[in-house]
Amino acid sequence: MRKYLTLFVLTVFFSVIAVLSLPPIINDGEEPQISDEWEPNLPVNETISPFLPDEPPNNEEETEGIDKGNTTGEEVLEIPMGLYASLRRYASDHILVKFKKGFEEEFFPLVAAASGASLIEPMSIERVAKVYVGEEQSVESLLNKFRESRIVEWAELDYYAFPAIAGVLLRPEDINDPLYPLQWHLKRIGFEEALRRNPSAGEGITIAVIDTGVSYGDGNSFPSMKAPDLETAKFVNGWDFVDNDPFPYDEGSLIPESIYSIGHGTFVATEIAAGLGNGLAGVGISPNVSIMPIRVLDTDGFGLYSWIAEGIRYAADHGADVINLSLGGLSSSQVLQEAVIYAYNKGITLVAAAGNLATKPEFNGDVLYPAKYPQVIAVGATSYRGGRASYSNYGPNIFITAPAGETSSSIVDNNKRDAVLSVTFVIDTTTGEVTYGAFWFNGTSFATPQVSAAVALIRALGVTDNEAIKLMLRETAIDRGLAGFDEHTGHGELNLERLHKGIGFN
Ligand SMILES: [Ca+2]
Ligand SMILES: [Ca+2]
Ligand SMILES: [Ca+2]
Repeated sequence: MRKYLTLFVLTVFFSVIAVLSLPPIINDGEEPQISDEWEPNLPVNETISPFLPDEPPNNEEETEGIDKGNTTGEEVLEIPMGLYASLRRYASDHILVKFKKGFEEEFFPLVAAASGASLIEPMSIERVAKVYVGEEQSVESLLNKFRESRIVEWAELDYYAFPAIAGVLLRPEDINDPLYPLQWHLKRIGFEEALRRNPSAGEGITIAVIDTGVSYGDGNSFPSMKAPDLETAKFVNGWDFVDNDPFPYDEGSLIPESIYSIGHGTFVATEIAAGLGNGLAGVGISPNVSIMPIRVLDTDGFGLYSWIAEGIRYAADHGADVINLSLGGLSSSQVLQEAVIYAYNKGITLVAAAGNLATKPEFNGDVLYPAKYPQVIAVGATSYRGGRASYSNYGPNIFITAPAGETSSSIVDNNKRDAVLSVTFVIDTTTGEVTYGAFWFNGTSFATPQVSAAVALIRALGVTDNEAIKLMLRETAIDRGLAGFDEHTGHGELNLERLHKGIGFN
């Protein structure tokens, strides 16, 4: 039994590749932030000082006033309340009426005369007509009159529908986040241009983050506390399949051969949904999405396929639109594949990491599972220079890549490193000390959420068909490596600007 269990545990590899020179990038010699002393509203420039730009914004007062899950102050363009009221708007000059059988078009002039309506105009829908108000008549009184009529099946107001963009619209001008200039991956994928065209920022879309959990709680101490810059993010209920409890808080995952444990799922979540325009840290790609945290990786960095399969089914049954799987294993599996197909058949987009084993000669470098399944979008990583990152698994199943850097130990431009910058925590396992801050990480784990967020952005615009989504990602990716599709970079590198231009939002 023990042997059996071990075999399966070891098949899932945690997809983070490297954390670079930890101590220098956390705190610049200041007292490390310890969990129970952590104040979530502290301006991040006190805790992540090494990454501050030359002129840190004076944001202390603004961050005090963060209103959870909604607006972040005047930097954000908020839809006025009046507009919400107007979403219940209906036509004021006509109502819709379905007449009973036998009382069709030839009766309309008679009915109009009897009711005082100015005109009854048949629609292309059987026995349904638009009935226009007459002089000194309101739409409401006309409605009542028709509802009482014995020749009418039903009568109703003609309401306006509205696009699925609601809540807080975000603009590039809103960005005041001090670490944003260092998040080169965002510039590279055309983030600002996409935001200009699609200020929904993913509103109304739920991304399940199936991972080590997320620091999303409202508690005061680790792990039930919230990571900085997730203060304005929205969360829906998830599940912890490691401990089988309803609290999928991120408890970290040990980095092999190191003393550090990192908040892997929290990093993924901040890449997707870190606050934009809140004067803190960096920004997420789709800050208005809802995150569904699902914990399937334990503190050692491993997760049973059974947990992952249950996590996928949970997400599929609880309203997720996109499933982000920044993890992978070497073995194919019936339970995993069936869970993937179950979610795919519900119309959910599954996005998974290709894996980080390409430099290890004992593996063949091929894309891991579940990324390898045809129902899943397999995401590889590109370096700052633009080619496939050396660790990024490849092969005929790679679909797309996103910039996650080659190695965080190399400085590529001023203070930028060849890695993704975002917010999470690191635990020094020798002391148990938990430090929240911004870190540079590499790995296909951190390319994957860029694609998940991109899918959320276009889903928020109403594109929900999985094959249409894949086609759009494929056709608008920037070609890398050999011309056209190639087994190192797939169809190319994710590009949000082209993605939005490509679907007619110029
Ligand atoms: Ca838990
Ligand atoms: Ca921020
Ligand atoms: Ca290519």
